[in-house]
Amino acid sequence: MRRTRTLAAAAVAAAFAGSVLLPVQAQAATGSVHLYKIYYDSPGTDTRSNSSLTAEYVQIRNTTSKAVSLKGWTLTDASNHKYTFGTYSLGKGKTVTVRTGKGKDTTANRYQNRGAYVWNNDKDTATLKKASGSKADTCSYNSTKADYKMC
Ligand SMILES: [Ca+2]
Ligand SMILES: [Ca+2]
Repeated sequence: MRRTRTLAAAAVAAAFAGSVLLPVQAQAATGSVHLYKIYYDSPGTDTRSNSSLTAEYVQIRNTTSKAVSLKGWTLTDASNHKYTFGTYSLGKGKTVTVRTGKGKDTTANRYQNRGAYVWNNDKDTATLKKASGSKADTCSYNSTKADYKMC
C-alpha cells in the first residue's frame, strides 16, 4: 500500500512538472491576438461629429511572432453592433485601431464608418472572434470615471 502510494505520488509529481513547464513555454513562443484598449468615451462632448466618432476606438494587438490575417474576424459590443474585418493582416507585434467613425482604412487604422457611437460611455463588453467564430478575447468595463479601458 505504501509503495503504491509512493509510486502514484511520483507519477503525479512528474506529470505536474511537465504540465507546469509546457504551457509557459508555449505561451512565450506563440503570444496571441487580443483586445488591448477600448477608448469608449471620446474626448469632449459627444456631438456625433466624425472627429468625435473616430476618437472612439478599440485597439487590437498581435503579440505572436507572425503576422495574422484578420479577414473575417469580428468585433462586437454587448448590443451586437458588429464590425467585420475585410482583407487585413496584422503584423507581428503590431496594434490596429478600429475607429467608430468614417475614414479611409490604413495599416494602422480601420474604420467602422458609422454615424453613431458604438461603445457605451458607462459599461459595455467587446468581443473579438476569429473568422471561424471561435472567441479570441473579450474585454469589459463598468465605469464612467475613466474614458478608456486597458484590457
Ligand atoms: Ca462612447
Ligand atoms: Ca465624450
